[in-house]
Amino acid sequence: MTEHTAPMSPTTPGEFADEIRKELKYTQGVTAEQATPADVYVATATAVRKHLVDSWASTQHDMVAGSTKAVGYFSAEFLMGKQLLNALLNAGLSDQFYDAVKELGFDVQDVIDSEYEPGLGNGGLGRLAACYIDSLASKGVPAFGYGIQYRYGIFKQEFDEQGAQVERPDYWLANEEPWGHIDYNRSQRVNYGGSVVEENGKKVWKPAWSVRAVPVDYMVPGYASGRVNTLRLWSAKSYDEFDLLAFNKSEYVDAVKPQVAAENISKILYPEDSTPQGKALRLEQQYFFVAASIQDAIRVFYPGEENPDLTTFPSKICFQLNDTHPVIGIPELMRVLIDEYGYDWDTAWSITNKSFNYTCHTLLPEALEVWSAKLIGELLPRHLEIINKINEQFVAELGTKTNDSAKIDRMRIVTDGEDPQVHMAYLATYGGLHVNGVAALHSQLLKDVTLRDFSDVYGDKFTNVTNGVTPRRFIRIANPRLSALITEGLGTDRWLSDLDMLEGLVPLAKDDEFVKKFAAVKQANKVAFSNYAKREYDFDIDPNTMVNSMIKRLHEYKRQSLKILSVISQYADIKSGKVSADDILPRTVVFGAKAAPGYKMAKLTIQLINNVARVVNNDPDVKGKLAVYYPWNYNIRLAQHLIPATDLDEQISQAGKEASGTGNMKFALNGAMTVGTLDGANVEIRERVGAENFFLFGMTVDEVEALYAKGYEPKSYYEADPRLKQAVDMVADGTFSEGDKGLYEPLVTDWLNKDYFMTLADFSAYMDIQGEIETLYREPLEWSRKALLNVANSGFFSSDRAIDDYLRDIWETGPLGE
Ligand code: F58
Repeated sequence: MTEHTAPMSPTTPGEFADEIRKELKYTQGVTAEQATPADVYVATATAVRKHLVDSWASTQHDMVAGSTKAVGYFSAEFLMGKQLLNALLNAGLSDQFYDAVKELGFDVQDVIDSEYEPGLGNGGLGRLAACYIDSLASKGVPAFGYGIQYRYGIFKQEFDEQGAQVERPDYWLANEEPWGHIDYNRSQRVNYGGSVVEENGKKVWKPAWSVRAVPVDYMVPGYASGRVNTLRLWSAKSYDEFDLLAFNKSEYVDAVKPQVAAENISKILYPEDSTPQGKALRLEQQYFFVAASIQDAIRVFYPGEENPDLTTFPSKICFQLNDTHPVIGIPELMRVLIDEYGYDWDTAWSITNKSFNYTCHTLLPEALEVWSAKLIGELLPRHLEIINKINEQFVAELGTKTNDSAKIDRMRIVTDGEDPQVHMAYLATYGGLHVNGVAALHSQLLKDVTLRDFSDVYGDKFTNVTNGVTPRRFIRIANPRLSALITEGLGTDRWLSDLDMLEGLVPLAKDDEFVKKFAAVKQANKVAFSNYAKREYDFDIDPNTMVNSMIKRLHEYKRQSLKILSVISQYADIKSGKVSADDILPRTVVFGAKAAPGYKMAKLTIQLINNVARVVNNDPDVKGKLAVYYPWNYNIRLAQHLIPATDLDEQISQAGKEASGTGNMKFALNGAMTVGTLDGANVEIRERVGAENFFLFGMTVDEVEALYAKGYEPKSYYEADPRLKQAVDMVADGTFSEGDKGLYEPLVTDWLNKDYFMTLADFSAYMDIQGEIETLYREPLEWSRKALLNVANSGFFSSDRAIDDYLRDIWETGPLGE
């Protein structure tokens, strides 16, 4: 493997092999002869960390000593993916690693596969946070990622005999984890409960219980920047010794109860992706990491100072709130400033206001978090007082800006009435300087619809930062063949830090020889994926068919049901002989998706997809023409294998529902064509790659709204399109449930009577565009030319560009020393 393009470390492969041997001996306690691939993985990780440690230390030093404002990225999720290859790439040790491992007598793939993937996120939001901290480090911007080290990440997905999703706990920490450094010496106390009393005219919070927040530090090495930032994930530990008396009486469970309660806080990643549940534990988690992080930032930037001048705080660090989950940080910083450092309300408000910015990731109103004031009061009584006071101040301020009392009422951070509710998105909008959506369309809809009242009054706060993805992980590491070809085409590998350079490939799309090389890369990736799928899942994927992928969380608005209905329709056409054998374009459809454990419709859709796969793949009539695969437990690793091998990517959400999407960017950058609606970042991808290089179908946001207003009747679409009728009828009649007509009844009933996301209304347009897709695919050179133009014109979707936007428009800071 010699495609390596990173700045090389002077370490030779032989020296690196010696370093690994040393770690095997002194850390693992084994010789190279006794070692397993897992030992070699841990030893390599330990060795590569040592290469990064000086840069880590100097980055911390320069940050604290210098005057460049840092960024604190507050996120309940960081979906990092495996670390080894990324760390090696950024340390300039990739080539040495391959040679050293061979020298030690191991298979490189076995060593890489030994790393267990941490799943500390649900989906796009968590992965975005990981891409952003990668780009911050690669740009040399001083930054912390702040979050939670959950003991259990997102559940492991399995499928049972019936094709239904089964969730298994993901105890990732039961494996060796060489990346995180637990720093017991820098723990923080986080308090909960109790009451607020007045002492000498001052409000004093008397908490009822505390948890010890212990930081686990992960290095975040930048690519070619010489900088290494920190991802600080907090782990909850108990202060309470267990009750020895009870323990000695064999009441083991009771004895450890307080300990268990405290440690539960960082036990499990919130798995809900449909509607947020008002769970106390979730609020405890949010407060836990935010409170610890704010104290930590003060400790870091005012080292050893008893009475720091915190009016300078906003020039030291600003906090980005990744969705509403960390918004409790706003009243927390107010509390710290007023109660602990003695600032008056107005000074505290001015500091706080300048310290926070908020990114919204949704358009579904039900996904904006709302907490009952009662719950906040029980858990964080002082914060509730502060939130109420912020609300009073806000309502008074609104009175000076508008006479519309109904509007003021709608905007209240804390609602009136019997059971007041706290709107976290509203608190974030008022409490910080900027609010951004994650794609142009999303930011527009936020202003026009979701946060309309706020944008009327605080228009200046609203801005857009279109999402981006890191080219290091999602091109260089995931797709080494394409990386080598890009480097060959551009004559340099600098595109890895300046992705706009991909535009230099545009002229090469006219060069048939280059286009053929590009097609050969895709073909090789398809063969590699087919081998991977055989090894990991025992699937027999034919790499000579079109690979058509849909990977993302399972959600009704994303419309996996539209895809599976179309597959059923194609299956029916092949079976009935309606399309002649010559007209069939062999296709392999691959799904990857987890459903929230409590989301019934999503889980039933999974079961349907699995059973369509079972029926289709076992039907000799369609063999070689259509196949459906659903690799379980979709994660970053699977994405890194599948995306480079995909010909056609599905981005088919109902227009106006997907905030941005980031998978769409990864596919375009890896030379897949997209079939998609005008939703989220699809709009911008299409603008950039060119309408002629994107398969657009379906209703627009305005058409969707008009149809809701007119009254949507899904049944009329079912009656009007025989292809749709046939597909729905096959789901209803037991074709995919061994004759059981009841199994999919909730799905069928929903489609025909409600279909909130208008799957049926878009079905015909979706089927019609398949003809266009297949016609182009039959012209391999033209297909590849267009796919190459997708790569060439997608440089904008680098997370480095997104970070530039944040630096310029929101954080007003930059690389260290500038
Ligand atoms: C996603 N949100 C958006 N939320 O759906 C997607 O369009 C966007 O590209 C991405 O954020 C990044 O901006 C998302 O992933 C969650 O996973 C929540 C986590 C907490 C529970 C509720 C879902």
